[in-house]
Amino acid sequence: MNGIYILLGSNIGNRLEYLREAEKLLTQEEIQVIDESTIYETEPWGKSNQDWFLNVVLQLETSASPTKLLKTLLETEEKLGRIRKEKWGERSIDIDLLYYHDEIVSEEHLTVPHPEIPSRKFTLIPLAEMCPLETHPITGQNQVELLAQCTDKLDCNPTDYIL
Ligand code: PH2
Ligand code: MG
Ligand code: MG
Repeated sequence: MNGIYILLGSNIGNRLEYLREAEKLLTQEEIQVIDESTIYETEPWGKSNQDWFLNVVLQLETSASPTKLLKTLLETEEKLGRIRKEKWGERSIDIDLLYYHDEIVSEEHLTVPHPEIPSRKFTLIPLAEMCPLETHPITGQNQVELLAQCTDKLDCNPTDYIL
């Protein structure tokens, strides 16, 4: 994997505005957004009785380490007044670190690559769009291969929204 990729997700309130604000706040830190996927409207994964999400993947450039970057991502969630009720439940903004180049991190509060990448179409579809041939540093599969193997059947529909 050549690049740093994060996933933004929102399913409460003005979802698009949360994504836009998150991107704006991130670029005020030592972070540049160098590419972004289509924004997808996605069926809730893990817990079905909640509203659909908007999800988008961003490619970043930053001099921050994975740990420092994670701290900034969590602070950005807090600045946006993240509401989180339960695991896999609804949230105003969620920012997940997906890949940090080929780095593999396994710490109590940070696992990179994000462990759920292979099981979630709402993550793999945007990744396959942005970096189809980049490979997962652990499995060695590229994003298109991961998507082809993914058994997630939930809907993930492209929108015309732009950040
Ligand atoms: N995030 C979750 C749980 N379920 N479902 C969709 N469609 N999109 C998400 O971003 C999402 C989810 C936990 O972070
Ligand atoms: Mg998440
Ligand atoms: Mg998260």
